[in-house]
Amino acid sequence: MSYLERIQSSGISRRGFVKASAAAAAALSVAGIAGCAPNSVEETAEETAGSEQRDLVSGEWKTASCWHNCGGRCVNKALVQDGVVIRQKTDDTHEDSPEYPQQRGCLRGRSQRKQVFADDRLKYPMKRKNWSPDNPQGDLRGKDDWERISWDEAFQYVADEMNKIKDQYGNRAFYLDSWTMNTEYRRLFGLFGGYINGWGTCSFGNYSLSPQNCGFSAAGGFETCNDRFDFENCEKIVMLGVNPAWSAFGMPINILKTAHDAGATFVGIDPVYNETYSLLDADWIPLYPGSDTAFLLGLAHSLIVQDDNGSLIDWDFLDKAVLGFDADHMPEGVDEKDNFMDYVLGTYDGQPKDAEWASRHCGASADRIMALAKEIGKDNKVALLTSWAPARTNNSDNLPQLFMIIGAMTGHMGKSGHMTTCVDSQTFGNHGPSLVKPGGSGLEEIPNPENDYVNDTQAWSMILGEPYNYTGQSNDGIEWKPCEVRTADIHMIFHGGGNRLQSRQAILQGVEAHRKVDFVVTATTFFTNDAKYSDIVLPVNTEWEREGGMVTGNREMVIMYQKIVDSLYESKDDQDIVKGIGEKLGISAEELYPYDRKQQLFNMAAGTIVAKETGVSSSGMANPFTDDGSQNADSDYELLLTITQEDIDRWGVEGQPQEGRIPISQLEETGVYQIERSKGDNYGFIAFEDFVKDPEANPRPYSESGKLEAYSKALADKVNGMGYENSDIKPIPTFIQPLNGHEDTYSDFEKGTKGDYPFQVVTMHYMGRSHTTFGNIAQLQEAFVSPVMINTVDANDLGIESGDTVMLTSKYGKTLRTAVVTNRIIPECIGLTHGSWSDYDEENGIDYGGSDNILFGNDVAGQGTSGFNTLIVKVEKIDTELVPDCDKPRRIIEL
Ligand SMILES: Nc1nc2c(c(=O)[nH]1)N[C@H]1C(S)=C(S)[C@@H](COP(=O)(O)OP(=O)(O)OC[C@H]3O[C@@H](n4cnc5c(=O)[nH]c(N)nc54)[C@H](O)[C@@H]3O)O[C@H]1N2
Ligand SMILES: Nc1nc2c(c(=O)[nH]1)N[C@H]1C(S)=C(S)[C@@H](COP(=O)(O)OP(=O)(O)OC[C@H]3O[C@@H](n4cnc5c(=O)[nH]c(N)nc54)[C@H](O)[C@@H]3O)O[C@H]1N2
Ligand code: SF4
Ligand SMILES: [Mo]
Repeated sequence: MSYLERIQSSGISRRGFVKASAAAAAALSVAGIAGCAPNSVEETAEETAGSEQRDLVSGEWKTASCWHNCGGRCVNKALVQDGVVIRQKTDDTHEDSPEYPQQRGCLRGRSQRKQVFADDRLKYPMKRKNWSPDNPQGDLRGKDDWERISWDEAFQYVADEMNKIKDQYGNRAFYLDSWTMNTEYRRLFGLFGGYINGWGTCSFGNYSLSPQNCGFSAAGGFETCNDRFDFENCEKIVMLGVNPAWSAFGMPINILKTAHDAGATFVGIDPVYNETYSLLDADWIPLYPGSDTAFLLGLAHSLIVQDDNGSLIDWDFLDKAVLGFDADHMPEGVDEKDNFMDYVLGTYDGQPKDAEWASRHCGASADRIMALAKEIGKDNKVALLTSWAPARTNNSDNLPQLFMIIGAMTGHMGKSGHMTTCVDSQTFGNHGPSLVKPGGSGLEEIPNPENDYVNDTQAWSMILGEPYNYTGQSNDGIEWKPCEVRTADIHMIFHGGGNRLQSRQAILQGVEAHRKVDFVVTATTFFTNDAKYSDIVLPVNTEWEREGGMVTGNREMVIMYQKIVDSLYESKDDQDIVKGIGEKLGISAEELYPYDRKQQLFNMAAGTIVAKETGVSSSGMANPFTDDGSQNADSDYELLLTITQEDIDRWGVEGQPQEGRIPISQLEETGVYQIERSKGDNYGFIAFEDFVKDPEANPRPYSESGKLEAYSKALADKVNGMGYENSDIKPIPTFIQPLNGHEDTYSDFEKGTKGDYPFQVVTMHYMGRSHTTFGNIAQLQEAFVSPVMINTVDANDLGIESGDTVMLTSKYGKTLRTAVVTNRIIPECIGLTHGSWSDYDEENGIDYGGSDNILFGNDVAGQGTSGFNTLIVKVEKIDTELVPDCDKPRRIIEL
């Protein structure tokens, strides 16, 4: 009998089940628990129907999308009975093993039906009551009532305003926030003549520009990690701010666990002793947020002074492969004194960046820094891992370069058991060419004729009339240009595919910006902060209600998911919304979408390629198709799917039959195609391998010199050329006191006198949410209460106990949360979970939702960095009892 059948027959209600599973999860989440009210249509029905009546077995299992920007891509299945989703499960298409693991979903994916069927879904198009085209009354945004309108009215309002604004002010009066989750609206505004779009260093932090210029990798740090099987060859794995146990579900944590079980030891360097370190029994080196540059400079110094004739440092590799490490390896025409080693030793500035010096800035003990240098010496098999989090800090523009230099000094590159890598959530611990990848949808991109982009830190101030720095950068990586200071006169904001008034810094300034313009539209699924401050809200359906699609995450698999249910209420697919507005503007559906969703999916399926069993070499990565559409025999890839004329007829699409490895019906049935891997197969990958063997013959594709650049003039020129304040970086990594970093918590750092904002904050990506998504699902709110973490010593000083309400106050805002007192965070630092929905009281200026970005202003440094982990606050205990998030009323708009 299955677990659920047992629950059913034992008469345990679903509520009891939630509590039991929440208790188990809370142990993991450093969180307390509180009871909650039900929040989904299904849940209420289940309870009133009585569990003993229900059949939880029959029906059809369909592969269901899990589509968020969540750090994973997993197999998710829904049992559909008479059009109703009864249960969910995850990958059970094959036996699980470390070599050939199932693509298992996380708690959020398994709660997906609680989101799709949530009773706070946006149901109908809505208009703000006091908005009218002639009298917008923008100051009422966020406070006004709503009225239901028809789709036709909604499309007409939006089109009329677009026409009016374009006629009066031109296309640069449109600010379009359309990004990660959906870029459809760019097609509409592109064909309408253009728009200003936001861009940011958001996820990557300073991994946006920095790694390319110094020869480390493409943006983001991809391609720097060995294949997952190689972790078992490591003796020591050092992690600088890495937490896949929360941020990278599916395979990643198993990769590290397998290495652990094979005998590797672990070190975590982080303000928080996170779940990953705990699982792996890691040794913790605590340090202040945003102080990694100081820490690594101290580590470089410790390597140099403890090196005994090459006992720790791979001088031979530095000699061959690194530009600017010492005076003998400087580029032509620059002052030799400006080399990295002399800076570290303090030869010319009189300040050795020794472990003692580093310790003062980063808080880690000097002895531990010295000891770590010995542990990572070149003769040990070491993987140096970092994430983007330490680089989501102000003034860490040289951090990726410095991390690379440490790896080069210790020779942990290009060899089995040695790695120097930035790991992101989806490809975590498993780099190398994709072994299976979907084809394109066939839709060509529609360019933005205005080609104008504003950095995230300046978007709201630009709308408020302040100048911004145009640098050619966009989220699609448009070419970098030296800064040109521009202004804009924005009259309309359109949000589609994000929740930027929640997820971007400076929420309160954002609210002001929203109140200033003539017209705000949001297309989304819930009453998010973006929707709340709009005039027209367009209800978008979820992927479960669409035609299906294909996604990939790690390099070994693709998923094909299906439609699960029809669109709920009046919600619509974004593509239909775009077409609806387009029609009113005189832009034809064919121009916007030459293919419908079904054809787009078919094109992706037909174009899916898979690595041949002989493996993928760098020369064989070419497209498997030649120009005339036939297969390219030199390619290391072949088509995945066999498609017959009957399949094409069954799908009702245009296409040609093709020969591939498996029938398309098989992928439709199982929902996933995964390469069955084994140790020693042909798909292994060692990053930097060719370069390390022969740097001369295999120059790095990214740097000017083809070497790894400890001295990168290109990097300094680019960052400084973007023209933001606080941007004076050098071609070598140097210590720059970070804006809003540890030193700024003092009024006098040298004397040790604390200032008005004596605490730092890390805003951590949280297990219970994907950013702000799932932030309204009571089941998850109950299991993951989004606490603030505070160190025991600080809590004692401030009279705070676990369960007390604390107020965090920054220069810009105030927010309330419930405290968890713990020794798993360093003193003088607060852990705040990223993405809680703001619940702002305009009367007293307090946010009751624990929102992170209400605490930020638009301080900007370096390459326009979103410095989410450089934030300083004051902390107090407050005598207000907070209603647990899961017990608050849902944001359901009565119409
Ligand atoms: N303080 C702080 N702030 C941060 C971070 C941090 O670490 N600290 N992290 C940053 C990072 S790395 C990121 S990536 C961003 C994420 O920032 P966002 O992308 O703004 O955050 P999400 O919560 O993922 O928002 C996605 C929104 O799109 C909606 N949506 C989903 N699918 C669709 C669709 O098909 N169509 C439409 N129209 N809407 C859809 C969802 O309902 C949701 O409201 O946040 C950043 N903000
Ligand atoms: N559950 C969940 N998973 C997610 C997401 C989510 O919202 N929820 N979002 C996804 C997305 S879009 C992204 S970009 C990734 C982000 O994932 P990451 O870039 O890895 O970011 P975090 O998980 O916030 O932080 C990782 C670790 O870095 C530590 N850290 C923070 N600041 C510093 C610092 O200055 N120095 C050092 N040494 N350590 C520091 C944190 O304490 C934490 O232990 O996560 C993805 N995965
Ligand atoms: S990690 Fe993402 S894709 Fe995987 S189950 Fe969780 S929410 Fe879904
Ligand atoms: Mo991200």
